[in-house]
Amino acid sequence: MPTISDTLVCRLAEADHVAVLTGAGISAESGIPTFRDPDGLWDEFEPQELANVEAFLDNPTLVQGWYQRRRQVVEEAEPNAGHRALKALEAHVPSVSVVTQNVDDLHNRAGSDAVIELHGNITRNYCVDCERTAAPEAVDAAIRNGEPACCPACDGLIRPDVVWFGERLPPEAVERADAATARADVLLSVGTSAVVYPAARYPVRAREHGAYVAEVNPDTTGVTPDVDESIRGPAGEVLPALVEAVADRSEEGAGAP
Ligand code: BV8
Repeated sequence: MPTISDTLVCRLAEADHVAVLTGAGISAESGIPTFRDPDGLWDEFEPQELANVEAFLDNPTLVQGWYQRRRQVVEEAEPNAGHRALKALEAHVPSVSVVTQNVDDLHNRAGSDAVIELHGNITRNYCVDCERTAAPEAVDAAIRNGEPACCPACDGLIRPDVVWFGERLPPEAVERADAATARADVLLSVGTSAVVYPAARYPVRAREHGAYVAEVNPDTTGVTPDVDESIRGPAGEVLPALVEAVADRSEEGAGAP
């Protein structure tokens, strides 16, 4: 088990607000491939080939098919001990905000109270023209026929409700994430390589506002030089241990005269 400092445990036990920035690594133990690990999502395709508007308009069937396959993986996956630990942390900290780059819906399914989806959610689809939400089944049927999935109401192309490269993040999510990370007493950066912006700026910004910042990742990341503590281990192992230590510390504190 990687070392967790007493400082981090104390800061969490005493915190009013905790922000957790999560990336694909927290879902790896749910069987969802990350983006940049050796067997990651990008191995099969190049980002510019699929995750941007031009690629989608150039080859909607390919892009819709890629997202459909990823949605199927997500629907078959379950939240893991890391997701569940972030929910359990809410019993010991008045406010826990999960600022996620992930589009896999697993934090919502784990029951976290405040999930901020910076990059959208792959389980939702909408029409690029009339913006009506589209049932996944409409996409599945068209893909089976080898055709682009189109809106039954206006025949516009259906796209996943995710943020592609070059697209603006949802302003409401950015506003909530800015507020949550600015007021955080502690920020945990979990399972992200911290190379995608503007999400990757949050650990540094939280620290500038006085937060204690720790990363949970088996490897070094783009923010390793900027954090107070790096815990080199998998989220599914580290986060439950961290929450257990916080619970013990909170009980000790409660029992203190
Ligand atoms: C924007 C949704 C402007 C879609 C995604 C140059 C410098 C800086 C920025 C840029 C630049 N050039 C271009 C940009 C901007 C660009 C960007 O950041 N590019 C990067 C690549 C350089 N950003 C954008 O385009 C953003 N938009 O800037 O818009 C704008 C403003 C106004 C008006 C118009 C436009 C939009 C970015 C969002 C892109 N969409 N996803 C989809 O999912 O298909 S990004 C995609 O990568 C995912 O969302 C993911 O979150 C993100 C980052 O990846 P990670 O989550 O970190 O995953 P990764 O695989 O990289 O790392 C996994 C980590 O987990 C690893 O460290 C690994 O060690 C660790 N791990 C593995 N197992 C475990 C583990 N950790 C813990 N436990 C384990 N078990």
